[in-house]
Amino acid sequence: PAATIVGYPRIGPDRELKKAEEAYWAGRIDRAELDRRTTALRAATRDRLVGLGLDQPAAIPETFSLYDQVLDAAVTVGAIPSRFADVLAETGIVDADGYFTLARGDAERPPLEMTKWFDTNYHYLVPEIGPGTDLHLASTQVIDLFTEAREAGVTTRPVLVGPLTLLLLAKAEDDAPEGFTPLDRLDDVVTVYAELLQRLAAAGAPWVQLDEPILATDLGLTADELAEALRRSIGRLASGPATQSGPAEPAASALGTPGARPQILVTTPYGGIGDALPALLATGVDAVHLDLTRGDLPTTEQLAGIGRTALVAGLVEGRTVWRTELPTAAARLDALRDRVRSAGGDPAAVTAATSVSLQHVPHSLDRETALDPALRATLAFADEKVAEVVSLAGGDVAPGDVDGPRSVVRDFPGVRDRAVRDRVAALGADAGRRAPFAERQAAQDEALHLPLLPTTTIGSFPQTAEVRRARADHRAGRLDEAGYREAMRAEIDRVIALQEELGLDVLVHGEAERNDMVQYFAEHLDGFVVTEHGWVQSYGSRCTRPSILFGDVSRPEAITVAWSQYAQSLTDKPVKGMLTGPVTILAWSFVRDDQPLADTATQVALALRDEIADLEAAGIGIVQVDEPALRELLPLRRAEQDAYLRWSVESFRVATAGATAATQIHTHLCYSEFNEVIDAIDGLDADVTSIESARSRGEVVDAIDPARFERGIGPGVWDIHSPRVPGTEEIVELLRHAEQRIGARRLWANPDCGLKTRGYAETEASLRHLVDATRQVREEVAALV
Ligand code: THG
Ligand code: ZN
Repeated sequence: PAATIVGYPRIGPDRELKKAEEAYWAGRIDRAELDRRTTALRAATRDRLVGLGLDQPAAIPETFSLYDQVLDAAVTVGAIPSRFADVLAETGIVDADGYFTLARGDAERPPLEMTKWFDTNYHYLVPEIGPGTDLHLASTQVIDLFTEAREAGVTTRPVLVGPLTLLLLAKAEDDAPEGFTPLDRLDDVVTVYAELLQRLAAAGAPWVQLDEPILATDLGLTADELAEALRRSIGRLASGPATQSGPAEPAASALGTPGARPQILVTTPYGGIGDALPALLATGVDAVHLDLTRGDLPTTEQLAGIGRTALVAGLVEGRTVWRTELPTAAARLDALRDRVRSAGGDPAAVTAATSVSLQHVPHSLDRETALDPALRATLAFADEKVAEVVSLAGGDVAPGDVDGPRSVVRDFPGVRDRAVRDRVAALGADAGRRAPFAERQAAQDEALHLPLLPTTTIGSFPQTAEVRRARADHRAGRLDEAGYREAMRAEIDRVIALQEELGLDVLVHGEAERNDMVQYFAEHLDGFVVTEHGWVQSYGSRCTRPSILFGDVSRPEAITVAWSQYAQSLTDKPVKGMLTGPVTILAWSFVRDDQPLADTATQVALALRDEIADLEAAGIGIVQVDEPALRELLPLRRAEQDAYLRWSVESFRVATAGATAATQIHTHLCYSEFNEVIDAIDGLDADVTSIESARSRGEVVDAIDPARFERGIGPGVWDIHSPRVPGTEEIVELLRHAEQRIGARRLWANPDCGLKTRGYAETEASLRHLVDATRQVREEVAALV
């Protein structure tokens, strides 16, 4: 049977998509040129995948997206929030400009909220659906892309986020009545999917893929409710005969056949689906994909209802960069076929695939010529993983090949460091700070003299073209060490002067020297390597280059101290030292899987502890240890969450335990599921916590129980993810709301994330509004006292 993958990176090996979109948004190219470039990118992707062996009809999933696959599905079914009603043309169709408006907002309207896609560093846009949303086919992109490929001679497999995942990730529109949930619209949404499937069949598509990763989470539905939801969605779509029109005989046979539909593959990436499998099989769907890298092989019992359903075995991990132990995977594939046979299914209808879309790994290892060969031999990026899937499905690997050339040997210098291991082993049990919060608060008041409602930023300032050029020139050897330091110091001079002029209370040095808050530390710690071209999409046009943590982690020398110390020398106001926390360093890197994550986190934490000690010694009185990814690594299944929260909180405490009582420890968390991990955040025991909340308009603040969370808190009052400048009055409202809920004593005023993606014009204007708004609310509060 044909090998396949769940999805492929769409950003392009040279970030072609990013470059085309950003040029279009900036007005440097027109729509026609944007279309030309994205069409060329899709063609190149198909050619590459055919070349790698995905040469069977429908073996290539079409996972291109202009911005986000959840937004694509939302737009396809017409889930357009009423504030954006105008993006629907007369025809009821959303065009590319309307699509970008939903994703990015405009001067008047905030965009759709953005949040983490399962436990990954990818972000999707949250659909908003109400009882009155006019659900209808509002985009034909899925059909158009199929036709485009078909005309180029390749029969692809159209892909869409499935109806259950779409509705369960959506939120109720603001004015929806109490008790409404988007799932209430399941039947209406499925009607639109059915129409789409019919049109895909008419266009000649033999298969369609519906992604239902929500099945890998705890849904809070009873088994009966879940079975019912599956029956009403997948079951309804899979009812009626599928068109068998192959690629060789074009659409003619399917054209006009009422009810004809492509065969349906339902994928369930990001974890095991456990007991949902029998219910999914009972829908009579044509094929089911399982993530077998996170989940166990299904039992013969769970497969009892398999009938004619084909299985797609996700055996190649799609979200790490390690090579697959192919003999082990081949043995599991064999075992799965045996179970399918015992359950009365067809073992020949079991094929191999990736566990999840390859969108989470870089395109290809080919261009990483600088990597150490011993390490390189253990790695596989997207293209190499496609090749693995093809070998597995083609039976090129024997289950017994344990010592064959494909086995992964991860034992070379740097993997194990005696000194690091001894230090971890010597660590005592209680890792926390010695002084309790009340005592620290008094010491910090004494040392810092901050006003009520102190203003600050999250750390980074806009990364101007000059700053990027200086870093690039330095890296390429065109700018020597002295010249580079000079350029960075000049930037710090500017950033400090601006913050003083704006009247902010706690200043930052601006992080001009950092390309990325994780990569920067990875470059300065032992145990990591960085890639040259290993870009991965984070959201929209934004990408990161995750580092590879392959060995024991240690800090050869101080990393951030000189920059912070220089910034502090320019001002009497306190300058915050800026570090990235252990969990986030792990979450945003590709991490070794040959030891528990908890052990790796402790190694990173100890390196950070030394950095904090050096910052204190250099006269820095406030240190922020960012953990924006704390929520991201939270396991999808509740049963596994406690253990994760225990070690992740512990690693933060290990990192900060050495700080004296007078040193104020801040932390920053992104994304709004704050309340889900509120106990863990409390457990971090940071003196001040800043969180994202502006995009969800104060909901996060409502979720904070002031009786349970007693330390400093800065709910973001400016959504920095869009270019929109918030007005002073709007910020005043958010601050008043927060003040009423949690009181002025512990409230901070800050944007909701770092400013590196913003320009200076909107940054200056927004911060001016933030400071003005804070002064106004400060006076109101003072008048009340
Ligand atoms: N670093 C990493 N992951 C992240 C963030 C980060 N995940 C969540 C959060 N921040 C939001 N994501 C991003 C990701 C990338 C960028 C901004 C926010 C970004 N990237 C530059 C770009 O695409 O132009 C490239 C960076 C560079 O020039 O090196 O701006 O901060 N790891
Ligand atoms: Zn943030």
